[in-house]
Amino acid sequence: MSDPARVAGRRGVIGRYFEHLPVSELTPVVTLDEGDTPLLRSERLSMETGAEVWLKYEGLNPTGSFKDRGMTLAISKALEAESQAVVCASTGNTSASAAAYAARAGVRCGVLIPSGKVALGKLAQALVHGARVVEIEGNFDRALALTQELAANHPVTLVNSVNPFRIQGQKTAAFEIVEALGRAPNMHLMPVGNAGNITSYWLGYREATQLGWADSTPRMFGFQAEGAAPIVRGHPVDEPETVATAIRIGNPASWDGAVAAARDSAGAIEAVTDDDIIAAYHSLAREGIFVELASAASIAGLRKLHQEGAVEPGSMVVCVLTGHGLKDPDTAMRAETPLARVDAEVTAILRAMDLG
Ligand code: AN7
Repeated sequence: MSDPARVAGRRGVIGRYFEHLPVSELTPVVTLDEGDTPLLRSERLSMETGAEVWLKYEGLNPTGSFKDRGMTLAISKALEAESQAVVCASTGNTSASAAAYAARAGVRCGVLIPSGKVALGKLAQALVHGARVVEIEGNFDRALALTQELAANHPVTLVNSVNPFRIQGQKTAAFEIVEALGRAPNMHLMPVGNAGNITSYWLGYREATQLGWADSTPRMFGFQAEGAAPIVRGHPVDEPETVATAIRIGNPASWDGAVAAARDSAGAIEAVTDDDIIAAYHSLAREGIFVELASAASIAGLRKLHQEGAVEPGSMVVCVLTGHGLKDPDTAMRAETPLARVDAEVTAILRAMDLG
C-alpha cells in the first residue's frame, strides 16, 4: 500500500518521524496531519515567574487534543494487523480521537465512558464520527478495567495508552519542543491523568538526547488535581473528583512511568486545587489561549512551583496545554464576563460594552 502521508511531503507525526517510530513501509498510515503544534511564548507567565515560559498548544491537533499523536500510530498499527474494530475507555479526548482516526481508517470504534462526566464537545465528536458510545455508572478506572477485559477476550484492539503505540506516537511532542527551542527546556510541566503522556514525553526527551538533538533532559513535573491525585497520595483513589473531568482518574495505568519520569529527571508529581486550575484557565483565556480545564493544571502547577521558589529565574520552562477549550463549552459559558442583553439601540449597546 502506498504511504499517502509521505507522498504528501512527510506530514503528520508518522510522516515526519518515520525513522523514530515502530513503523515500516508496510504500515498503512492513517493520519489527519496531527502534530506540528504551536510553541507559544507567554509574556505574562514569563513576567510573573521570571522564567522564559513556553506553551505547547496541543489543543490545535486535528481533534483538539494531544491524543491524536498516539492515535495515528495506534490506528495505523491496528490496520496493519488487520484489526476490524478498536475500543477504548475514556474521560473524553481519547474517545474523540479514536472515533476520528477509526472513521478515517474505516474500522469500527467502541467507546466506554463514565456517565455524566465527559465534556459535551468530546462526546459530540465521538458520536459524529460514528463511534458506538456506551456510558456506565462508574468512573474512568472502572471503564478502563472493563475495556481491558473485553479486549482480552474479543478480536478488538485496545487503543488506550496501555497500547504501547500510543506512547510511541505521543513522544513526538518532545521532539518538536527540542526542535523549536534548539535545546531541551530546564523544566517541563504537564497535567497527569492516566499518566501515558508524561511517560511519552520523558521517552521523547531521552531519545532526543540519544539522537544528539539535545544535550540535556528537562526536570519533569506532572500535576494531578487535588481530588484525583493517587500518585501524590501514594495509593489509588476510589472516588476521584475534580472539575477537570479529563484527569478525573484514580488509578493511572502508567503510574510507574510517571513515577520514573519524575524520579529520574529530579522532578515531581504534585497536586493542584480545582480553584487554582480554574484561575489558570481564566488567565490563559485572557491571554488569548483557550484550553480545557485539565490543561490549565500545567499553569496552576507553574504558579505553585514559582511560589515555592522552585523556578530558577531565567530558566526555560515548557508547559503543555493538552486540550482545546472548545471541548467544554459548558465551563466556558460560566465565564467571568456574562452575556448582556439590551434594547436594539446604540447608547444601551455602548453602555453594555463598557464603551460609553
Ligand atoms: C486534556 O481521554 O485519559 O496522563 O480518556 O484529556 O496521558 O492520561 C485524557 C487525559 C491531560 C491526561 N489533558 O493525560 C482520556 C484521558 C487532557 C486529557 C490528560 C487527558 P494522561
